[in-house]
Amino acid sequence: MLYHLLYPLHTLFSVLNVFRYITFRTIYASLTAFFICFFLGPWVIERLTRMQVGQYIRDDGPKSHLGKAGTPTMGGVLIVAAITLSTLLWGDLTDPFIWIALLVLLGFGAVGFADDYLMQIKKQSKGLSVRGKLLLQAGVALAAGVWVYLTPNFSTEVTVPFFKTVTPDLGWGYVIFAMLVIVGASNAVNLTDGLDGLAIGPVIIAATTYMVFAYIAGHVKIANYLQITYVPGCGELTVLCGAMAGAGLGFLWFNAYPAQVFMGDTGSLSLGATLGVIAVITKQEILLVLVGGLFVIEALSVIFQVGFFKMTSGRRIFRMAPLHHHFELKGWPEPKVIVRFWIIAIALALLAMSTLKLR
Ligand code: 57M
Repeated sequence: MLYHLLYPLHTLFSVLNVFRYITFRTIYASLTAFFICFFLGPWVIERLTRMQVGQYIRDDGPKSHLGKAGTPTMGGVLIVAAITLSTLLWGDLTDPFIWIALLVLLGFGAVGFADDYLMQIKKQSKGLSVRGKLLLQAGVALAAGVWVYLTPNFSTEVTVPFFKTVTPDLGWGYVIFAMLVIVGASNAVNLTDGLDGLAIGPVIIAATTYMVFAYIAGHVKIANYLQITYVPGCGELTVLCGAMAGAGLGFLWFNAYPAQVFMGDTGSLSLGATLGVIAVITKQEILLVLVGGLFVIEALSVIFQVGFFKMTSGRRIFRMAPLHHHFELKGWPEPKVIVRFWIIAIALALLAMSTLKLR
């Protein structure tokens, strides 16, 4: 909005020329989203506490979690609001990619909200059914996939990290592929969100990494120099990635151990899905496996654990899945698991960045 209101006045006040620059708007989008979360956080936490949106803790999990009973959840409402407001304020709203990403953020936020609402406010212990949740997620992701596909000149070739000549063209199948990336990312972040700050840390790291990729992919000269697919218009996603990182930092202030608030499905489903759609639009789809490698590891630990559990009628690979529970049950203090998982996420993000040169 500010871009549309203030940039045209640059002929009168040359200082307003600065609104032209994505880098400038990204920095202020990050700060805006950060301050929204930081200043509104206490008020939102107090409201959620008053509405008794307190987390129910399963008694079959690590015993250390029992003390977390009653911690307000659904803090994701604040994150989603901060990213949306900040992006609307600093983004170029004529760019279709901004709207596709916001559709995913708000659509998955609504699915997560419905689930949290049924569980926390209506006190239905299960929330949405697994099938219902998956269908709603697939519906929103499909809409986003079709929109991306119909965007003029959008390439349906998939970028394979480290192999610049391998670019399979999926044609209309790209829509299904995009849907799988978005839904998969959403659920992987959801599975990771089981310790204080464990999900939001790597979300900040992934958003920051994609901030770089979005900028490069949207800049014809740099994209050509680094030989990555140029996606006209995707540079504006840098602003949204910045807002996501800023909102994440603001939320982490309150979600850091010992957490005063959890993000709920409202936060985990929407943030994961948004990372998915950003990976699709920037044409770094498969790279998400590295950028969000920690989420992939957590999801794989569940797949292997459940598969092995079923095949062997009750035997386990890990003490408990997802993987963070395994280390907790081994006796690692919660903050140690969290920080070590963040370290892994940073290392994987750096590895992902190296694909800009290693190909
Ligand atoms: C949601 N939710 C957290 C919070 C957060 C298939 C199966 C592996 C699925 C998995 C599952 O349901 N995962 C998805 C995980 C929950 O957090 C809430 O949920 C929101 C995210 N959706 O925002 O509102 C608990 O996590 C803790 N927490 C924190 N700090 C945070 O900042 O401490 C969350 C955020 C909170 C709080 O304790 O209550 C969760 O873990 O439930 N299921 C599981 O993860 C279960 N695993 C399991 O059953 N494993 C089995 C295999 C065979 C499937 C096994 O290994 O034996 C465990 N979950 C729990 N207890 N809580 C089992 C034991």
